[in-house]
Amino acid sequence: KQYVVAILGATGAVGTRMIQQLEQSTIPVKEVHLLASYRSAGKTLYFKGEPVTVEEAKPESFDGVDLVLSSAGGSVSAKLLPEAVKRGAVCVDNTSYFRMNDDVPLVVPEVNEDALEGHNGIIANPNCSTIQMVVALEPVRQKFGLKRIIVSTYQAAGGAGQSAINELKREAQEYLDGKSMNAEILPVKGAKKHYPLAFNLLPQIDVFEDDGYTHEEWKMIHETKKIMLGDKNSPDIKVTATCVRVPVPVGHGESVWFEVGDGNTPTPDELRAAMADFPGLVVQDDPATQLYPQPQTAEGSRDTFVGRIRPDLETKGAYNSWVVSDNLLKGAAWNAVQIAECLVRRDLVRVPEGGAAKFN
Ligand code: A2P
Ligand code: 11C
Repeated sequence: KQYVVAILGATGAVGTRMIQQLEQSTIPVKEVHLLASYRSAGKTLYFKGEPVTVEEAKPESFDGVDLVLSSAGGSVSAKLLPEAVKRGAVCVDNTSYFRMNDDVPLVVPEVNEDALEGHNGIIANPNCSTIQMVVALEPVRQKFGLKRIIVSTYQAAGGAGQSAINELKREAQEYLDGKSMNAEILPVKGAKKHYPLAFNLLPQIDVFEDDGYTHEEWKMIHETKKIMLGDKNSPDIKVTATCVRVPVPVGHGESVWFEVGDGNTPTPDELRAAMADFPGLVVQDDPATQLYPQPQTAEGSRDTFVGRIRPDLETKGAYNSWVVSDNLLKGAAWNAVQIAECLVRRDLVRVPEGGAAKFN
C-alpha cells in the first residue's frame, strides 16, 4: 500500500524537517500535500526533488489523505485535526493540544510504541525536551528502576520556531554592531514583555502557571509520567524541572539528575552499557578525551546523546548526566515520522470506528 500524506505547517522550522524526514523514511508515499497558512499559499517547496505547491490548510484539504503530520500550532491542530480524522486521516500531532487527552496516545517509539495500538485517529508527539530525557532514562528505568528526576534545561531558540532562530541571529548582529537589541518574539509570542536572547539566558519557556512553574516545566513533569508509566501500575516517578532558553539556534541540552530504584547502585559503566544498548541513544562520555554531547555536534542527527554520567557524591543511588538532541528532529520532526513508520509497520493507518466522535 502507498499513502497520501499531508504535512500541516510545512513551511515552519519543524514542517520543513518533516518533509526531509519523510523523504528519508521507509513510508511508501503516493502523494504529498504541503499545507500552511494563507500567507504561504502558492509557494513552491520540494519533495524528493519534485516541486509541490503549498496550499492553505482547510478542512477539505484532508479529503483523500491517509496520514497527517502536523506542526502548525495548538490552535490550528485543535481546529483542523478533528476535521482530518472525520475524513479518515490518521494524524501525528506535534503540538501540545491533544497530549494529555486520555483518548490520545503520547508516544516515543523507543519507550512506548505499544501505546499506538489503542489510537483513535490522533497520536501526540511529546514536547522536545521531554522526548530526549525519556530516551536517555528509559534504559535506566528498565534495568535499575527510576524514582526521581531533577532536570534543568538549556533549550535552543529553534524550539520556538523559525522566527525565533531569525530573531536570535538578528539580535547577535545588533549586539556586535553596538546597536540596541530589538526583541519581538521571545520568551513567548504574544506575552506582554520581550527580552533579547543573544548573549543572554531566559528562564521562561512558554507561559507561567499559577504555581510559579512555566508550562514547559509542567509539560516535562506530566508528559514524562504519561509516557513512562503508561500501564499505570508502575511506581510513580517524581519529576521537577527548570527550563531555560539559551542563545543556541538548534539542539537542546539538559542537566539530568536521577535516582534509581531502591537498593540499586549501578556503576557509571553499568549505566553507560545499558544506555549504549538502547535504540536511538548514543553515549558520548569520556572526560579523558573531552568527549561529551554538544548541540553543535548533535544537530542534524536523529539520535539522542548522553554523557557526563557520574554518581552524586552525597546521595547513594543518584547520578548526574548531560543529555543533548536536535530538538527539531528527535524532539519533533523525526519522532513524528518515526511514529508514522510504526503505524505503517503495524498496519494502523486507519481511524477505528467511533474514533472521530472522540474529538467532536
Ligand atoms: P506560514 O509559514 O504560512 O505562516 P514555525 O513553528 O516555524 O513558526 O512554523 C509554523 C507553521 O505553522 C508554518 O508552516 C505556518 O505557516 C503554519 N501556520 C501558522 N498558522 C497557520 C494556520 N492558521 N493554518 C495553517 N498553518 C498555519
Ligand atoms: C520550546 N519545547 O523549546 C518548546 C517547543 O509543546 O511542542 C515545543 C513546544 C511543544 O520552545
